[in-house]
Amino acid sequence: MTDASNLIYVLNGPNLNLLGTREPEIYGSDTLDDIAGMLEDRGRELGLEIDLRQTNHEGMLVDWMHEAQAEGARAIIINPGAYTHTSIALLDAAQAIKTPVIEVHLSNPLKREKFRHISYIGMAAAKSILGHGAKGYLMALEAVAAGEI
Ligand code: CA2
Repeated sequence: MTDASNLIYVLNGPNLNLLGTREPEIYGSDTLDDIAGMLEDRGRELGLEIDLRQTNHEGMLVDWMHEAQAEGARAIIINPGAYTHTSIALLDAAQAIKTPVIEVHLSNPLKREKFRHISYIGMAAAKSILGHGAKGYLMALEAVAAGEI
C-alpha cells in the first residue's frame, strides 16, 4: 500500500480552469498550472505530495473529498469557487470525513457582494484563507507542514 500520509489534495471548483485569463485585478494573473507548479516546488521541499485537480461539477468535488479520506490523505486544500456560497453538499462532505479541510479563496469574498459572504464549507473548515491570491494556497500548505492543521 502506498503511504498517503504526505499526500495533499488541492481541489478547485467551477471556472477556476480559466484563472489567469480575466479579472486579474480580482484573482491575480497566475493560472491554475502556475499554482500547481508553486505548490509542487514547495511541497517537494516540505516532503508533501500535491495532487491538484479542477472540476466544474459539484458532485465531483464531493467524490474527491471522499476519495481523499479513503486514500488516507493528510489534508484537503479546497477553493470551491461559487459552490462555496451555495453548497450544503460540500459542507456535509467536509463534516462527513476526518481529513482536515482548508478553504482557500484568491479574493476576499467578505469584501465583495453580499451573496459571497456566506461560506458553507467554511463552517466545517479547519482554517480559511481569504484574499491572498495564489499565495493563499501556499499559506495553506505551510499550515499543514507546520502541523497547525
Ligand atoms: O476568490 C475566490 O477564490 C473565489 O472562490 C472565486 C470564485 C468566486 O465565485 C468566489 O466567490 C470566490 C470565482 C472563480 C472564477 O474563476 C475565474 C477567475 C478568473 C478568471 C476566470 C475565472
